[in-house]
Amino acid sequence: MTTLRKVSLIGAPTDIGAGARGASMGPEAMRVAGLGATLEDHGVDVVDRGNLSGPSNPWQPPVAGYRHLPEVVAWNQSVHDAVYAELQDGRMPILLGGDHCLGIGSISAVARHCRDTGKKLRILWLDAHADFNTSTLTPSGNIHGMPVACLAGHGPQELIEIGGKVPAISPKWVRQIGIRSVDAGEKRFVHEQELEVFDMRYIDEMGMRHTMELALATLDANTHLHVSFDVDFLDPDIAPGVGTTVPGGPTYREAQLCMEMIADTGRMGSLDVMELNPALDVRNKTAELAVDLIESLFGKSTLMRK
Ligand code: B3U
Ligand code: MN
Ligand code: MN
Repeated sequence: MTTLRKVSLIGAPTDIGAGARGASMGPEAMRVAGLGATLEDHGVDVVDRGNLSGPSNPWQPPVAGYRHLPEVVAWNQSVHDAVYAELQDGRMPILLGGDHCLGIGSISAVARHCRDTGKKLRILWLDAHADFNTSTLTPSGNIHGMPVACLAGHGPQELIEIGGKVPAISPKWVRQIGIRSVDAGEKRFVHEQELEVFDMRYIDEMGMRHTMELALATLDANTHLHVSFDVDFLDPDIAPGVGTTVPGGPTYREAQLCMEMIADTGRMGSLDVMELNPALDVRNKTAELAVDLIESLFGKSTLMRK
């Protein structure tokens, strides 16, 4: 049902931008949970490109509002290059994180590809967090709390210019879903930049179906849909294996519907699966759930549909 049925898995085994160690083991946990074979069962041509490499985590305090900035830049540069190469090759990149700072490399590559091909870009950001901090707003210095701001041009020069154009994206192209933890200064900045956020309050009141109808409205045949799936989007009761759990996230059914409605558009052209932390998981169940949801993104559905 998706446009591209040729997929490349790219592992980015690092927790360089996170506040807890362990997301570096995410790519292997997704493989152990059977991601590749599961997609193949759905008729997808899957190539696993293996893991990227980059600097190890020096586990240092922030410098001028950023933790590990040079290492974050190095990892994002290699993610950018790998994601861009797959898109040029006509394949759908699935980035296996790794923490969410790597969304900068991934989405800057997708934006560059859209500029090359004249496509419109729409980004669905599924997350408990807005990830819209800057060096002056951040409570932690962790760059996994900053990727959306960096992509919109608010961040350190060496990071925001990775895709060649600054800003890489307009906030207007982003729809955030599942948000329930936003820092005070970050909240002001989200409003100022007019980011379109469907928070948990909205989902509670209006339901996931209506939320997704709005988030996916105005897609057309020329739209490239990028899905950036932070696994902490999910309720921690079903997805404990993440570094920053926030209670009150989407249930299993709500998450399935979200993924199914994305699949129905047929427009998904790239995907990030981020922040999975096997060190905090229970018998790999969060990875297995992520695989199950990705299956829905690729059109596993009820008996009602073909
Ligand atoms: N907003 C907080 C916490 C956070 C953001 N993203 C994650 N955690 N995963 C921060 O540190 O920026
Ligand atoms: Mn995130
Ligand atoms: Mn998050």
